[in-house]
Amino acid sequence: MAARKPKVIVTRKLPDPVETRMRELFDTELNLTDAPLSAEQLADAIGRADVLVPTITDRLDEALLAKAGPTLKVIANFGAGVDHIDVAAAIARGITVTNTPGVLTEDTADLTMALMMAVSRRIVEGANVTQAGEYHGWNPTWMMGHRITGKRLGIIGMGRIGQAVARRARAFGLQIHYHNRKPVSSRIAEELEATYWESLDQMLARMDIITVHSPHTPATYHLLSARRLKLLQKHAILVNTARGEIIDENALAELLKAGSIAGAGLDVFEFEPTINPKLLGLPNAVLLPHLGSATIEGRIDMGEKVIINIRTWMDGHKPPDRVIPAMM
Ligand code: 8YV
Repeated sequence: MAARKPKVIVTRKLPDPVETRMRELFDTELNLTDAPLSAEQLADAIGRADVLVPTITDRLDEALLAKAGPTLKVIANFGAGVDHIDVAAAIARGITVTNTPGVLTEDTADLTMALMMAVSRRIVEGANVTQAGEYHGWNPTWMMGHRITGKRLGIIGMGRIGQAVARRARAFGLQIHYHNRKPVSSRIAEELEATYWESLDQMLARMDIITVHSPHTPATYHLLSARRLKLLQKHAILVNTARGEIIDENALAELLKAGSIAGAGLDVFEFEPTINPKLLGLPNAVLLPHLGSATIEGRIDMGEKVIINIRTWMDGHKPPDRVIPAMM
């Protein structure tokens, strides 16, 4: 007789091929309406499941995890970032947490470049003017942005995504600088001709474009504080496709409004999905609704990773993408 299939509860609608395969492999409960689960519904799910498949929209803090039933063994997050999960509390309860690193690197790096270009070349402003029927003829001094080639890019967080951005940026003629807990290997530093700054303050004050690629942890919360943001040059632009909490959003909005920095491209927000009203309507801010990994291919690959993590656990092995707090 076949072994009992584990009860897997998925909190949001995932791409069809992922859901179909999950139904084949596991006793899977899907969220067909895609409405985010309330705290009560989440508590009910972790009370009944062997495996929970949450997303960034589910807050799994210590109080909620206290409601986990005895069968809950794995939280297989659909996404790379796990700042919505109290990983230490889960591990203390004997629950393994996994994520989906690697498969969203290229898509997030692409979107980062898109934001860099959009802000520097005023792409959204230009598109809006044209859509509104307000383009009345070419003008030699109208809608001027800034050149990308030859500028200095400061990357905060030189992990997979930071490096993928650096590779693309090199092709655009940008000079790569970075701040990270430790320098990258000399092979990568040479390949990217990258300059390491142990002092974030020193790097911020010298760059034309800054892009954020670190995870959100207690150590990176408001890493770009009001004080640090003031170090940026007046012509600098700031891009964030990592996590909103890394930037003091109020301080950023004030600098943008005052023209103390040139622009910002933000895909993530401090109080997501609420957008700071001070950011709304600013012509020098390009705001996107957390699209970093939003490609069909990427989301299917993320689902594949979730399945592999659950499958290896079912087979009695350690899932490949276990999140270990020391790594965060
Ligand atoms: C995901 C992300 O779409 O993976 C991440 O960390 O920020 C997003 O791109 C989201 O987390 C899905 O849960």
